[in-house]
Order: sequence, then C-alpha cells, then structure tokens
Amino acid sequence: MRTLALIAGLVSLAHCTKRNTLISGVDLFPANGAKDVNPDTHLVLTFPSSPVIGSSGNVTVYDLEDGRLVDTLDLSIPSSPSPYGNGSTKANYSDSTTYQSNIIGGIDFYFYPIIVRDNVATIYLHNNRLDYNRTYSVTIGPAVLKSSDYSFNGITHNSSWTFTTKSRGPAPGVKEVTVAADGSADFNTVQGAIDWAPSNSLAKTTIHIKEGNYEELVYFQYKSNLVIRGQSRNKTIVGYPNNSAFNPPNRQGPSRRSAFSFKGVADLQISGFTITNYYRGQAEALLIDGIRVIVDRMNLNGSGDALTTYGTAYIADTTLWGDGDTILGYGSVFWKNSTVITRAGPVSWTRTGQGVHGNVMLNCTIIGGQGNSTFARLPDNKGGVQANWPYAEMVLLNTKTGGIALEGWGPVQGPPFDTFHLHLWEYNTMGLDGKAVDYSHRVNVSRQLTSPRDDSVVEKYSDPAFVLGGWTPVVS
Ligand SMILES: *[C@@H]1O[C@H](CO)[C@@H](O)[C@H](O)[C@H]1NC(C)=O
Ligand SMILES: *[C@@H]1O[C@H](CO)[C@@H](O)[C@H](O)[C@H]1NC(C)=O
Ligand SMILES: *[C@@H]1O[C@H](CO)[C@@H](O)[C@H](O)[C@H]1NC(C)=O
Ligand SMILES: *[C@@H]1O[C@H](CO)[C@@H](O)[C@H](O)[C@H]1NC(C)=O
Ligand SMILES: *[C@@H]1O[C@H](CO)[C@@H](O)[C@H](O)[C@H]1NC(C)=O
Ligand SMILES: *[C@@H]1O[C@H](CO)[C@@H](O)[C@H](O)[C@H]1NC(C)=O
Ligand SMILES: *[C@@H]1O[C@H](CO)[C@@H](O)[C@H](O)[C@H]1NC(C)=O
Ligand SMILES: *[C@@H]1O[C@H](CO)[C@@H](O)[C@H](O)[C@H]1NC(C)=O
Ligand SMILES: *[C@@H]1O[C@H](CO)[C@@H](O)[C@H](O)[C@H]1NC(C)=O
Ligand SMILES: *[C@@H]1O[C@H](CO)[C@@H](O)[C@H](O)[C@H]1NC(C)=O
Ligand SMILES: *[C@@H]1O[C@H](CO)[C@@H](O)[C@H](O)[C@H]1NC(C)=O
Ligand SMILES: CC(=O)N[C@H]1CO[C@H](CO)[C@@H](O)[C@@H]1O
Repeated sequence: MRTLALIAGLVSLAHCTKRNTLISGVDLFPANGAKDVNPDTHLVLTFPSSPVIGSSGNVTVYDLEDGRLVDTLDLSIPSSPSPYGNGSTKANYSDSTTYQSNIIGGIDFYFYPIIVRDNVATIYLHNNRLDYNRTYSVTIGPAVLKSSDYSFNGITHNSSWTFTTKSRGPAPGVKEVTVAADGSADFNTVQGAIDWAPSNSLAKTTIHIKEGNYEELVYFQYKSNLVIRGQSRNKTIVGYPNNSAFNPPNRQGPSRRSAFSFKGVADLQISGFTITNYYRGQAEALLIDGIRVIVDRMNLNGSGDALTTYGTAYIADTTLWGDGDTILGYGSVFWKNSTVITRAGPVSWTRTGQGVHGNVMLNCTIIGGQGNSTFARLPDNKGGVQANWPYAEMVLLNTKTGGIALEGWGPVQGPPFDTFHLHLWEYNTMGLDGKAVDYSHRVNVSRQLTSPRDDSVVEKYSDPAFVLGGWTPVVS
C-alpha cells in the first residue's frame, strides 16, 4: 500500500508541477513555498480519498523568522458539548470542560478545528493569528488526520510546509475588496474581509465574494455602511454547521447559534449569495440585529428560527427555507417579492413589542407543509401571559400561499392573554394559482382586510417607510 501511494505521489508530482503533492498523495493549500498568501487563509489538504479526523495530536504554526509559536490546534479538545449538534440546547454552567473556542467578531464560539468534506480536510486556524509579511511553517501530528490507506503520517518536519503572507493588506482608503476562497483576491474568507472593514464608518465599504464555498461561521458587530455582495446567488455559498446545541447560550453575550449573524450594525446590505446552516434544530441561517439592514436577492437556508430579526430590515427578492418557526421576528421587517418555505408547522413566531411594526409582507409567497403550517403563532411560552407578545404584528398583503392550514393563524394563547392589540392581518391572500383562498375557517384573533373598507390600511402598510419608522430603503 505504502509503495503504491509513493509511486502515485511521484507520478502526480511529475505531471503537475504547480500543485504541491506530497509523497503520500496529499495536496496542500497554500502550496509549500507559496508567497503572497492572505493571512486569513485556511489550511486545505486534499487527500486521494476521504480522511478521518483523529482525536489527538496537534496542528502547529510557527513564525519561521522569530521561531514564535503562532497557533496550536489540539485535537484532543472536544469541539463542543454537542459536537454533532444533537445534544442539550440549554447552557450547562457547571460544565468546566474546555472546548475548542475561536474568537469571531469579538465573541467566543465553539468551532471545528478541522472539517472534512469528501476528500478535503480544511484546517481552521484561530482567527486573526497570522500577520502580513511573515513566513510560517505548519506541522501536523501523525494522529490528526488519517488517510484511508494510512499512507499519510502528518507533516512533522518544520520545513516541509512553509508559506509567506502578502507584504501588506489593502491600502489605507480602499473601499472595495474581494474575497476568493482560492486565495486569488484580497481575502480568502468572508470573516477576514468583514474584520478588515471599518467599524462605525460613514463611508461605504463594499465586499465582493467570488463564487465558491465558504464554510465558516460569520459574526460581526458595529459595522456600518457596508455592502456584502455575492458574485452568484446560487454559487457563492457561505455556511456552517451550527445550532443551539453546538453553541448553547453563554452566561452573557449574544445568541451564538446562527451560521451568519451580526449585532449593532447600521446601513448594511447583503446581496446575491446563499447562506446555509448545515445543522438542523434551532439553527438560524441568518440573525439580523441592526438598523436599516437590506437583504436583497439572497437564499437563506436554516432550520428552526431560520431567520431571526431585531431592529429594522428590508427583505426583497429573497427565498428563505426553514423547518418551522422559520421567522423568529422581533424586528420591524418589510418584505417584498420574497418566498418563505417552511417544511412544517408555523411560518413565524412574531414577537414585536408595542410601538413598532412587525413583519409586513407585500407580494410574497408563503409555502407551508404537512398540513399544520400557519402564518404566525403566539402560544403560551411557559411564562403565562407575561411572556407573550400582545402587540405582535404580521400583515400579509397579496400573498400567494400553498400548504397553509385553513385556520391560517395560530395557535394563539387563550384568555387571560389579551389578544385585542394583535395585528394578525391579511389582505387578498391567494392560492399558488392566484385564486382567493377560503377565509371561513380563519381563527377569530386574525383579521381579513377587504377593499374598499380597509384600502387606507392596505395603502399605509404597502409603504416601507410606514413600517420601518420613516426609513425608505434603497437597494444599491
Ligand atoms: C498539543 O499541544 C499542547 C499544548 O497546547 C500540549 O499540551 C500537548 O501535549 C500537545 N499534544 C501532542 C500530542 O503533542
Ligand atoms: C525547526 O526544527 C529544528 C529542529 O527540529 C529546530 O532546531 C528549529 O528551531 C525549528 N524551527 C522553528 C522555527 O521552529
Ligand atoms: C449524537 O450523534 C452522534 C453521532 O451520530 C451519536 O453518536 C450520539 O449518540 C448522538 N447523541 C444524542 C444525544 O442523540
Ligand atoms: C453539566 O456538566 C456536568 C459536568 O460536565 C455534567 O456532570 C452534567 O451531567 C451536565 N448536565 C447536563 C444537564 O448535561
Ligand atoms: C516586510 O518584512 C521585511 C523584513 O522581513 C521588511 O524589510 C519590510 O519592510 C516589511 N514590509 C512591510 C510592508 O512591512
Ligand atoms: C438556485 O437554488 C435554488 C434552491 O436550491 C433552486 O430552487 C434554483 O432553481 C436555483 N437556481 C438556479 C438558477 O440554479
Ligand atoms: C438546506 O440545507 C439542508 C442542510 O444542509 C439541505 O439538506 C437542503 O437540501 C437545503 N435546501 C435547499 C433548498 O437548498
Ligand atoms: C421577484 O423575485 C424573483 C426572484 O427572487 C426575481 O427573479 C424577480 O425579478 C422579482 N420580481 C420583481 C418584480 O422584482
Ligand atoms: C406538524 O406536523 C408534522 C407531521 O405530522 C409533525 O411532525 C409536527 O410535529 C407538527 N408540528 C407542529 C408545530 O404542530
Ligand atoms: C405588488 O403586486 C401588485 C399586483 O401584482 C402590483 O400592482 C404592485 O405593483 C406590486 N407592488 C410592488 C411594490 O412590487
Ligand atoms: C375566539 O375563539 C376562541 C376559541 O378558539 C374562544 O375561546 C374565544 O371566546 C373566541 N373569541 C371571540 C371574541 O369570539
Ligand atoms: C448534521 C451535520 O451536518 N453534521 C456534520 C457537521 O459537521 C461536522 C464536522 O464536519 C460533521 O462531522 C457532521 O457530520
């Protein structure tokens, strides 16, 4: 076996001088001796067949010039209390185990030091450990990754895999950068580019993401005037396996269970790419927490609470997939020409407070499933009426629907919960064929707006500025 692998390695070395094939047949990225590498690079090993991740051994990165140990990934540390995302979703504060932890956008998340997809093992160094203008050497302990034929025994010599980073990052004053997973642009990772983008900026910064697969957990805070634009809606894919079991709540700090989330942002636009959470459960694709957020031509694929919103947002020409409670809506959100697809159960759990609008959807399509999908629910959330949302608002205007139960809305908590102020409203709800649906079984806490009686209500709610506290969104 070993001889065969050796020959295979030599053959591919001879035929493919640009690649960096080791004797054991493993291709390295960045290539050994590579120059001008972006410091946010992952380390990517492509094996002849799918490798297995070990449970001991280290990946180390040394600065070759000053000998400094820059990063260690110790595979004997478990990634999370629920490495498969299937355990308890509750915080366990008596658990003092050390888990793999990475600071992303200023917050600590549990993370996978290595992810294997097919034949490719991606090693995730801790964020922001590498600098510009340095030369690094990587070692990989023999137990870290095993090829199926055991021909790969790690990279133990500190001169076997070295690379040099770019002498400097984007010049001061640059307002537009590009992310490419293959290392051909300004950044390799979406998070690397976002970390670079200024906080609380008055000038607009644009991040372009080339087609490619960006398996990374994205989180940022306090950025403003930022546009993040995918090259291709379906082929620029940002995602991560994450949920409330893999990253349960912390003692303090934000929810950590999204694939892509942000907090305290203003004037952010995300356009034209896909975000997927590869885990199911309470697993947001996207968590929005900010003001004047635009979501434009996006594919969002999550599970429970696939989209969570706080603040104000405008969502246009977007498709959202989820598994129930697909929109967890604390925010004021104006939706236009978008599609929400829910595998089963309620489409939203709308939780807007008094004095702000909720989810208003104009010319959208909502598709439910398994006979029990409703537009919004407000059940007793184990806290009696105190914990419920008496001012919750969801207003549907010209919605095409499929797979929605005839009662349309609910379940909504009964007395003594006061439903008087709820706005569970709909106007001109249609089937997918465009024909009016049967309202006769609608729950009594919902309201069906009709023309001409409610024309002025419909007109007001058709205006994003009315819903979004005076903001008229402009998609750039
Ligand atoms: C991995 O590194 C840690 C220090 O971070 C060290 O304690 C441990 O012994 C190393 N493991 C191996 C297998 O070398
Ligand atoms: C590389 O390894 C050699 C011998 O094992 C050691 O002397 C040297 O200090 C190492 N260099 C770095 C940068 O770790
Ligand atoms: C979670 O999934 C892993 C891997 O499939 C399995 O070994 C484990 O028993 C599961 N744990 C729970 C609590 O279901
Ligand atoms: C919490 O963690 C402790 C320590 O690891 C463990 O003994 C206990 O079973 C855990 N509790 C739950 C509910 O998982
Ligand atoms: C890069 O490092 C070299 C020395 O190692 C130094 O001469 C050069 O000025 C550095 N370049 C930048 C842009 O910092
Ligand atoms: C993009 O992906 C979605 C979801 O998988 C699919 O429905 C749609 O047809 C795709 N569009 C194109 C142009 O491939
Ligand atoms: C959404 O993601 C899940 C989990 O990765 C996948 O099984 C499903 O096919 C995706 N749905 C779409 C429409 O892409
Ligand atoms: C509605 O959205 C779809 C897909 O997101 C897009 O192709 C179409 O052009 C949009 N229509 C309008 C009128 O904006
Ligand atoms: C919806 O129906 C499916 C299939 O019968 C069931 O598994 C699921 O628990 C139901 N969900 C709710 C919220 O009722
Ligand atoms: C919504 O759809 C109606 C009917 O098709 C159309 O007249 C109207 O212009 C659309 N509104 C927006 C804002 O796209
Ligand atoms: C609405 O329906 C519920 C049962 O679903 C009933 O308890 C309640 O009295 C009804 N309210 C009104 C105002 O009819
Ligand atoms: C459900 C799921 O996608 N689980 C995968 C999440 O990612 C880890 C690490 O790559 C895999 O081991 C799981 O199979």
